[in-house]
Parts: sequence; structure tokens; C-alpha cells
Amino acid sequence: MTTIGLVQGDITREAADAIVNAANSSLLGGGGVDGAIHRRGGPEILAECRALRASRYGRGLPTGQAVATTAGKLPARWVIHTVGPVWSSGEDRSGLLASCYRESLRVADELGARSVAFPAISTGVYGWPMDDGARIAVETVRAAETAVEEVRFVLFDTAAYEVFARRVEA
Ligand code: AR6
Repeated sequence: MTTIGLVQGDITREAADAIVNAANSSLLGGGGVDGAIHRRGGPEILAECRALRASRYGRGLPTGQAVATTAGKLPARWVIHTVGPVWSSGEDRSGLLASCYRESLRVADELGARSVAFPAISTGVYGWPMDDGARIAVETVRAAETAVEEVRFVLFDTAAYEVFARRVEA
């Protein structure tokens, strides 16, 4: 049984076995969560990302998939990088967003991680509406078959926290 917790704050401050990065296919950094993780985690994370690009992911990490690196100086053992879909009003990409949560938990299981902190994937630069992003996040984690004992959603602001809280209570 996986427990779901909610925290308002900066995910780079969370102590968990693994924290999830809302990355892009390049794995080479960006803004939002991704920028904060590389800034605070230090150059070791980027070095492992570059090595992944030079080996398994020559063409980048596909949307909906996940891969782990060290967490560098962050208070976690691993960063699990996943690539959310860009929001589209014309096309339903929710399967890809659900896949980010499912695949991140699968990677966490491979690592032996027991606690995982997630941001609200795709709800920033990638434009996904917060309420729908929260619905997919909570439903997918609840349905996942995983040995992860604790999933914590780390929401940047009060509004996002309240949206997630309503979905968790629903
Ligand atoms: N801690 C927790 N949540 C945060 C933090 C933080 N430090 N910073 C932002 N958020 P985003 P995406 C929230 O844009 O939409 C990057 O450039 C934010 O308010 O980080 O998946 C990547 O390189 C929002 O609710 O990720 C990609 O190119 C949520 O985290 C692209 O952005 C996700 O926002 C990915 O876009």
C-alpha cells in the first residue's frame, strides 16, 4: 500500500530516496524544476545526463519515459528524470502524462527506492491545466503496482497544493 502525502514547497529541499525531475528530452537542463535541480544538485547530475545521451539515449529520452541519475548534492539518493507531454487542446496526451508517473515508479522500484517526491509534471512550462494534471497524478499513483511506500507530491504554491488536496480527498 502506497501512502500519498502533499507538501507545499521547493522539491530540491525534499529529503526522499528519489526525487523526480520534470525534464525535457535533451536531459541537458532547462527552467522550472529542472533548472532548480541542476542548480542545487551540482554538476554531477548533468555529467550523468550527458553520459546517458552518449549511450542509451542518443536521440534523447522519449516523452513518458523515465531514467535515473545520482542526486548530487540534493538530500536524495537519486533523481529520476521524466519527460512530460506538452499540453495540447487538440490532442489527448493524458496517457503520456500518466506514463511519466508509472515509469518513474517502475524506475524507483528497480533502484529499491521506498520514498519518492514528485512535482506536478507538465503543469509549468508545458502548460497542462493544474486540476487535470493533479487528477492524472493521483489516479495513476493510486493504481500503480509498486513497492514504493511513500509518494509525496511537492507543490510549488498554495493554489497547486489546494488543487492536489481536493484530488487526494476525492
Ligand atoms: N519545486 C517544486 N515545484 C516546482 C519548482 C520547484 N523548485 N519549480 C517549479 N515548480 P516545470 P513542466 C512547479 O515548468 O511543465 C523545463 O524547462 C511549477 O510551478 O518545472 O513539466 C524542462 O527542462 C509547475 O507546477 O515543468 C522542460 O523543458 C510544476 O512544478 C520543461 O520545463 C512543473 O513545472 C518541462 O515543463
